Amino acid sequence: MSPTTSTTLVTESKTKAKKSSGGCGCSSTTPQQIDPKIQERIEKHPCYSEDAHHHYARMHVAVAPACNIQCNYCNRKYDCANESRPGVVSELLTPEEAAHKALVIAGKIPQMTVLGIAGPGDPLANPKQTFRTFELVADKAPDIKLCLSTNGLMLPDHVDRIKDLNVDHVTITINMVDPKVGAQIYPWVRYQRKRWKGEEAAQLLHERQMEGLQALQEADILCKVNSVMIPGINDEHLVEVDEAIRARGAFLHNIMPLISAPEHGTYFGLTGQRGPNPKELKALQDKCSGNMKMMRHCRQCRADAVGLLGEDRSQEFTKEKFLEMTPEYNLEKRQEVHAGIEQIKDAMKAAKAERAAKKQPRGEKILVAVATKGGGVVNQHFGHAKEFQIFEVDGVEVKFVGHRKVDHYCQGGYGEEATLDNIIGAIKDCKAVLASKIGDCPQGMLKEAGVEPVQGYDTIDKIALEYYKQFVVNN
Ligand code: CLF
Ligand code: SF4
Repeated sequence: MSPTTSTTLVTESKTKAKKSSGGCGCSSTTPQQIDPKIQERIEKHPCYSEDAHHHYARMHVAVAPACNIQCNYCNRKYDCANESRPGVVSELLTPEEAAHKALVIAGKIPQMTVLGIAGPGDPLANPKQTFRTFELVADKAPDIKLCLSTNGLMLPDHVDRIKDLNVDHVTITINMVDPKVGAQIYPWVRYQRKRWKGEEAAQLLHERQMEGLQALQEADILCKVNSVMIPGINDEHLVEVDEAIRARGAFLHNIMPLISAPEHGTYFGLTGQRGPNPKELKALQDKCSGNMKMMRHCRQCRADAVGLLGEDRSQEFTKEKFLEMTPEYNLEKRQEVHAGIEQIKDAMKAAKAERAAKKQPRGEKILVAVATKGGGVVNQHFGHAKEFQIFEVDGVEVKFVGHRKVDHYCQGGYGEEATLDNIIGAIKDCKAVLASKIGDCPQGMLKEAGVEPVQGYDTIDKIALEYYKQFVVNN
């Protein structure tokens, strides 16, 4: 039943995008042509291109402690929840420490192509630290893309500086375009030495966000919009937000679930405001997708995240550790690694095109869960997976549709039964799970739950399509 081990590289889905009409590199059932110049700008950015996120990594540096607004889903003891998983604390760095860290990681993880500043407060409430960090990194590591995430309040004042520094990717978190909705999310905003409250505060924030978005478009800077979905408050309203940002040239929309727990100490956490379930989130993303593609591969990472989007290597580079490391940034070596990755991507793309050219009929769509360490390959032990990537397969296409975070099953060499139950619960809508190795005990329990364990070491496309053939024969 299991595909055999092989090292042949096959295909990889590569979606396409179009600026202003809203195309992006994210999952799409009808790929659109993208301007090659824009494709070039996103093809190594793991957040702006779903395809890139299998191959390229990002890192964040936590240089921005202050914030100028209050969101009801944020507790300022933790990282900015606009782009981070709530409840996480990052170590604050000076711009010099941050630049040192970037150079260390650029040497150790050459597939790291993007340096982002996303907290722990708002980067543009800390412009000196943010821009100094970008200056230092751009000077020493010109091939690293610079990326910024902001609540947008101070954005209109800084677009020129952002452009001058060649920051080509800016995210604004926009949760509303109606101040009545905004007043339920933002209790206050601090602007020009005054604290604004209620609808007046939300109106001010909204105007500044729209002005900033427009200015980014005029400056030809790619803009992603993050929106936090808060059931009962802005869930239906986000359709309107989607239309407004699309009309102003946003490149990509990332609708993220509110994560709200009493232990995070946020207003929403303490008042019992729930987050959406995965079905509600997907329904809203589908409703908003229209001409504008949705980002569906966001991992709500931390303000000091390091690695591929699905992995967290921040603990390998704590302040104590990275300050002891000598930067080994080497542009030539990095370019060699990137050229190798591009070759693999091209081979995957060619195999996909060949398959599409055969015009085979598509069958019933099924979901499969995949344990992967990246590269578009099934290359991780089932017991080591901290997340499973989910792909939709129809016999012709293998399309990334999301991910499920889990506690990994192997704890110090022993499998935990409760953890296995949770993993099975997380992927039980999948027909199969693909992993490089799956132990006997989990194999038995997966089968009982109706999830076929499939072992192999090859590209995700190849193993998923081989499994699909067997699935069709057996059903
Ligand atoms: Fe960081 Fe954000 Fe830039 Fe990416 S993250 S500043 S655009 S480099 Fe990416 Fe992380 Fe999601 Fe953000 S997965 S939380 S979307
Ligand atoms: Fe918190 Fe970020 Fe909102 Fe500021 S913008 S209150 S740091 S979530």
